[in-house]
Amino acid sequence: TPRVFSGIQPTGNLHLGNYLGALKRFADAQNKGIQSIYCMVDLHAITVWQDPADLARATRELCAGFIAAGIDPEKSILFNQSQVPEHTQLAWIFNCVARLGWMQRMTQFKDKAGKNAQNASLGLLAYPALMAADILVYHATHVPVGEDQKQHLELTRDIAIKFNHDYGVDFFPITEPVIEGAATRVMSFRDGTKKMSKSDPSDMSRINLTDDADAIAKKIRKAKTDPEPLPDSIEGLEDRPEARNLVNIYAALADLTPEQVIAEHAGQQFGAFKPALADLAVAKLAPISTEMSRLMQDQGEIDSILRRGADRAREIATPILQKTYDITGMIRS
Ligand code: AQP
Repeated sequence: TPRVFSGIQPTGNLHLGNYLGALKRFADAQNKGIQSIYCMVDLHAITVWQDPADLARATRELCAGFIAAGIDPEKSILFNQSQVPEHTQLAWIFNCVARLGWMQRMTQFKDKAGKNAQNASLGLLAYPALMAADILVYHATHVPVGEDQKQHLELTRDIAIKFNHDYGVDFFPITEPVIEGAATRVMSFRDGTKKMSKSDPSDMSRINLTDDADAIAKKIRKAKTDPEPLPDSIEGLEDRPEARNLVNIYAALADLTPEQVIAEHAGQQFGAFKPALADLAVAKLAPISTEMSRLMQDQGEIDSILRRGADRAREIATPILQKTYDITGMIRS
């Protein structure tokens, strides 16, 4: 039976890319009746420095974001990573399966470590092995993510294959990345060649899920575009990254394909298309922001949702970790 797992880092500024690339699709998977496990990966967040109070707040805010985006904590399992120690226990074993060269090839490591990689945390290098453990400790079969996570998911498959091979077992599933929909890579509103990102210093580059209607509309109005009207076929967007981005966002928000959006808006100027997009974005996103602030008022409720989610997650993870210990020769007495 299919089982979905995915995670998001609680590092603040949850944005439209996270919503369209991840949260919205998580809700879709859940609503199709697939068993779904969603995690706030706080242990991944500290691979780069996080102020403790900010991390705790961002974790609760992310939990509110999940629920506001339609994840039902009764139907899905919703928790923060550090409350399920099986993730890090399995990650240690995977640290011993993965090869140093595999980790050093990860483009996200190279980007985040920057020029002075000697000064990056060891955790930043090991991060994809913990991510593999997040997924495989549940024997998850499908992982919905944005395009940027593709390489890490290939590494997850490599770790499962090598573990199964080294120990002569058929134990860990070979996970399928699910990278689909019109908005697997939402781009920055300031630069159509860069992905929309939490850490971009310009707040105008992204729509935050906490933005109100006015901020959403203003950011779309000011988004960088070219002077041409929308083309009459999708091929006409090829060398127009900013235009393509707005069409993709429209499509994903309206549950249409980019081709359908072009068919409806062919020949339109951005002066007309942007207000249509802003109306759509406000209609879809403003209720999420309102619901997030409502949920954030009851910290106790959020914490108990995370606690209960963690207990349910452990029911699945514990036997899988124990079997892994048996396979690797660790005595449990
Ligand atoms: N721009 C994006 N378009 C589509 N999907 C995206 N995701 C992130 N950015 C986009 C998807 O959101 C999920 C959670 O991502 P994460 O929290 O692990 O974060 P990230 O990739 O670190 O997010 P950012 O915004 O890119 O943070 P920084 O600025 O720190 O690098 C994942 O499924 C991801 O694919």
